Amino acid sequence: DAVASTGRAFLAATGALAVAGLAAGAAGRWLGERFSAAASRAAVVLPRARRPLPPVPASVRVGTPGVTPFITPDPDFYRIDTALQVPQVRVDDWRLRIGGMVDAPMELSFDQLLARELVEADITLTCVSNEVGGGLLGTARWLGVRLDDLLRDAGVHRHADQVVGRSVDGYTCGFPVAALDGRDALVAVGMNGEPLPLEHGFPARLVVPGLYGYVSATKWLREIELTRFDRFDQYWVPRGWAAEAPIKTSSRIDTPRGLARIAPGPTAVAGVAWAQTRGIATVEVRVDDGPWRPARLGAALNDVTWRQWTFTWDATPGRHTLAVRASDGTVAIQTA
Ligand SMILES: Nc1nc2c(c(=O)[nH]1)N[C@H]1C(S)=C(S)[C@@H](COP(=O)(O)O)O[C@H]1N2
Ligand SMILES: [Mo]
Repeated sequence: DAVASTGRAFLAATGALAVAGLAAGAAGRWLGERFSAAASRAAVVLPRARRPLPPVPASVRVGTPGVTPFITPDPDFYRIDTALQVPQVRVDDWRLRIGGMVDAPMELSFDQLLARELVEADITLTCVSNEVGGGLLGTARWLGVRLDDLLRDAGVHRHADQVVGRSVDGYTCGFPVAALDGRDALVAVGMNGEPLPLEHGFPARLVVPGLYGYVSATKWLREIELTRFDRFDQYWVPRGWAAEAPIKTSSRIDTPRGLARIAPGPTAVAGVAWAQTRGIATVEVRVDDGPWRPARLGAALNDVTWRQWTFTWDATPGRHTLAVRASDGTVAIQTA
C-alpha cells in the first residue's frame, strides 16, 4: 500500500541494509526473549494453595444456552494494557520489591514469593472501559499471596494512604490502603490452575476485588510502593481518569444477541450481573415499555464474582427491545 512503499523508498535513500540489519537484530533479540519467557513459564511448577477451594458448585449456573461461562477460560479472557509488545519476563531475572512508606522494605525472588502461604480466590476482573453489553470482564480462579500479608510484614506507615503497583514496562496502578479491608487482594501468580499467561502478567500481577483494573491490577508487577494520593498519580490519572475507581453495579444480556432473529414463543434470555464486594441482590428484565420483571439468579459464589441470571420471555412477532438492570441491595439500582 501507499504508506509501505513510501517507507521503503525512504529506507533505500538512507541505507536500506544498515536499517534492515538493525531491525533484524531487534526482532531477533525480541524473539529470543519471547522464547525464554515462554520457556521460563513452562518450567514453573505452582505449589497448591494451603486450603484449595472446592470446585465451583453447579448451582451458580443457570443452564441457559448462550450464557457466559461462569469461569472464563484463559484464552478467552479479555486483555487490556498499554503494552505494544507483551513484556517478556523470565523468573530468574525477576524480583518483587516492596518499598516506599514501609518500615522494612522487602525484595522477593519468584521462589521466595511461592514459598509464602498461597491462597485461591475466585474474582471477576472488570475494565472501566467496558461498554454496555461489552466483554471487558472475566472471572478466574486466581492463586497468589495475600497483599495484606505481605504489607503486614513490610510494616505500612500510618500516613501512607495509597498502594502503587509498578510494572516492568513502567505502568502504574494505585488504590487506597483502606481497600485492604480483609478482601482477597492478591499478588497473583496463577490463573485457572496455570501460571499467569504472558499476556496476563507473567510472572506476577495484582488482583484487587471490587476495583477497576486500571487502578488495581498491574500486570508484570515488579514493585509495590506505599505512598500518598497527594504525592503520586498513577498512569491514568494525568490522562483524566479518576484516582479512585470502585466497580459500579452492572449487568449484561448474553443471549439473545442484539439483532438476532428468533422464533415467537418462550425464549430464554440470560446474562451476567456484577457488583464486586457488595454482591448482586436482584436482576430485572424489561421488554419494550413493559414493567421490570425479576430474573432468576444463579447462586452467588461470593460477593466478588458475577452472577448468572435467566428470564423466560414469551416472544411475540415483531421487533423488540430488551433491557436488563441489576441492584446490589445497598444503593440505588444500576443507572441507565
Ligand atoms: N502493566 C500493565 N498492567 C495493567 C494494564 C496495563 O496497561 N499495563 N492495564 C490495566 C487494565 S486497564 C485492566 S482492565 C487490567 C486487564 O487485565 P487483563 O488484560 O489480564 O484482563 O489490567 C490492568 N493492568
Ligand atoms: Mo481497564
